[in-house]
Amino acid sequence: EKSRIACERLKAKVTDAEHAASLIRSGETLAMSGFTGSGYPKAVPLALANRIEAEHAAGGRFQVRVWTGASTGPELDGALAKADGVEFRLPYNSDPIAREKINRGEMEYFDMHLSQVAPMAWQGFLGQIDTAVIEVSGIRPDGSLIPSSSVGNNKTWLDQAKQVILEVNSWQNPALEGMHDIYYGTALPPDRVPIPLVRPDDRIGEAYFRCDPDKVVAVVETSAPDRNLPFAPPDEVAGQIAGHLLAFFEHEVAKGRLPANLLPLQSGVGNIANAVLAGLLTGPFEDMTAYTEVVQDGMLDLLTAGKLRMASATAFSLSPEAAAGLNANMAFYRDKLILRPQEISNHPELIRRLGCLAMNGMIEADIYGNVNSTHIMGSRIQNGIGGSGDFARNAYVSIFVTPSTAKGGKISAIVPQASHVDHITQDVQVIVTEQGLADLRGLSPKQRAEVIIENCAHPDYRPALRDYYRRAREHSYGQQSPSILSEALSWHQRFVETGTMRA
Ligand code: 0RQ
Repeated sequence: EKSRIACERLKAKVTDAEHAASLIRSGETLAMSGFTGSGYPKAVPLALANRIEAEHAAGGRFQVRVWTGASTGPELDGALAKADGVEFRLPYNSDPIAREKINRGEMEYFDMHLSQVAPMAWQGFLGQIDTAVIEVSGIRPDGSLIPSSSVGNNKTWLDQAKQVILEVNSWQNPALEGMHDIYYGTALPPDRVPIPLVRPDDRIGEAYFRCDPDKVVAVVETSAPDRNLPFAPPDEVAGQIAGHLLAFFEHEVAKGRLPANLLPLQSGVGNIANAVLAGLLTGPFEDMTAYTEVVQDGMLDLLTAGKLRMASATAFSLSPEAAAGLNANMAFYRDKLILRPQEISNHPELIRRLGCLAMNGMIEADIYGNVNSTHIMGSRIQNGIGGSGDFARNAYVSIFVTPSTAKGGKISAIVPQASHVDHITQDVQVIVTEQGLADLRGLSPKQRAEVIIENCAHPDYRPALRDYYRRAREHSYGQQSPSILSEALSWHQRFVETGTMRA
C-alpha cells in the first residue's frame, strides 16, 4: 500500500517508537489520543512503559501525567499503569490495572465531564501539555492530519502541546477520510459565540486537524488494531429492559410528546446500553438519528437495517466483528457517520438544543432517584462519569438503565440512599430495570420513592425498601425526602462486612 505520509517534511521525521519515547522526560504531562478503545497510540506508550520499567529496575524514578480523550487500551493505560509510570490520570479510565492502582491509592485520578476536558485545558489551571501523542490515519501533503477512529480532544492537544509525536496507523481504514468534522470556532469567555449546529447531521468544521509541522518531533508508523472488546450478547434481563423502554417511547409518541421518529438518541457505554439499541432494531421507529458520544455495535446494526438515518459521535466502540464489518462496508457507512471533537459531541448547548434522548447505564439509584454511575460501595471507582453528566443534565428525557441486582443478587441496584451521587434527582427522569420502568417526571421525592420501589426494585429487596421507607415516613427529621440517617447506608456497610446486602 502507498505511504500514508504525503508530507515530505513530516516524512523526514519518521523514526521508531523507542526513539520517539526517548523524547519524553519524567514529570511531563502527556496528552494522548484515544476514546473508548479506539484511535489511541499503540507503539509509543508501550515503548515508554518499557523505558520506565528499566528506569525503575535501575532504582530510578520515572512518572508522567496522562490526559486522554476517554478510555484507551492495554498498550497505553494498562502498560503505563503496570510500569507504575502514571502519577496522575484524567478524565476516564476503564483499564483494569489502572483501576486497581487508583483504588489502592497509588494513582491520582481526576474524573471529569468529558465535554469539559478541552475547555478546561484552555482555562490553564490543569497546567501545560508537554508532549501530545496522537494516532492519525494519514498525513496530507500540506501537513494537515487525517483523524483516526476517534477524535476526542486531539484538536486541543495538537494546539496546546509544546511538542507532538504522531503515530500513523495503516490498520485504520483510509475511507475514514472525510468522516470527521473538526470545529475550530470554540473560544474562552468573554469571546464565546453560539455553536452553529442545529441538526445532528450538520457539518460545521473541517475534515482534518491543523498541525504546526515545526512542533512535530517524531512520526512513527504502526499497523495495529483498536482494542475492540466484544459486547456480552443481550441476555433476558437486557431484553426486558429494552422492552420497557420501547413501550415508553411508543407511549410518548402516542401522547404526542415525542415525534414518530423520536429525537436524537444518545446511548451510553456498556452491555446494557448496547442491548437497548438491539431492542430498537425490532421496534416500530424509522428514520431515527443519533447525537451521541460513541458508536457501538447496536448503533451500527441500526444503520445497517436502515432504522437509523445517521449518527454523530466522537468515537467508535466496536466488537472485533463489528469493526471488521465497518471496515468492509465503509462505502455504505461513510456518509451516515460524523465524528466530532468530544467537546462538540457532548456539548451541553447542543444536547439541550437537539433534545437528545439520553440512555445511560448506572451502578445504583436510590429511592429518590439520585444516580450513582461511578463508585462501588461509595469508594471504589468503576470507570468514571464519562459523558453521562453532559447528557443527563441537558437531555430532553434523561433515562438510566440497570439490572435490578448485581453480583448474583447479593447487591440491590435500588438502595435507600446512593453511596455516591453523580446525577442528582433533577437530572434523572426515567429509571428502567428488568422489573419495570419508573417515569419520575413531575413527581415529588415521596411520589418518586413509591414508583421506584414498586416498579424497579427486585422482589427480593422490595419488602426491605418498603419497610425502610415506611419507618422513614414516621421518624425522619423532615418529610420532603424522608430518611433514617443512621440506616441510609447500612445496606452498603452490610455488603462490605458480609459480602451481601441481604439482611
Ligand atoms: O462488574 O464486570 O466485575 O462483574 O459493574 O456492570 O451490569 O455489565 O453494566 O456494562 O452497562 O456498566 C455504570 C459501569 C454500567 C457503565 C456502568 C458492576 C457489575 C460489573 C459493569 P464485573 P454491567 P454496564 C456516557 C456514557 C459511566 C459512564 C457513562 C459506566 C460492572 O455504564 O461506566 O455513563 N457508566 N458513560 O457487576 C456493585 C452495583 C453494581 C456493580 C454494576 N450496584 N454494585 N457492582 N456493577 N452495578 C456517554 C456516552 O455516550 C458513552
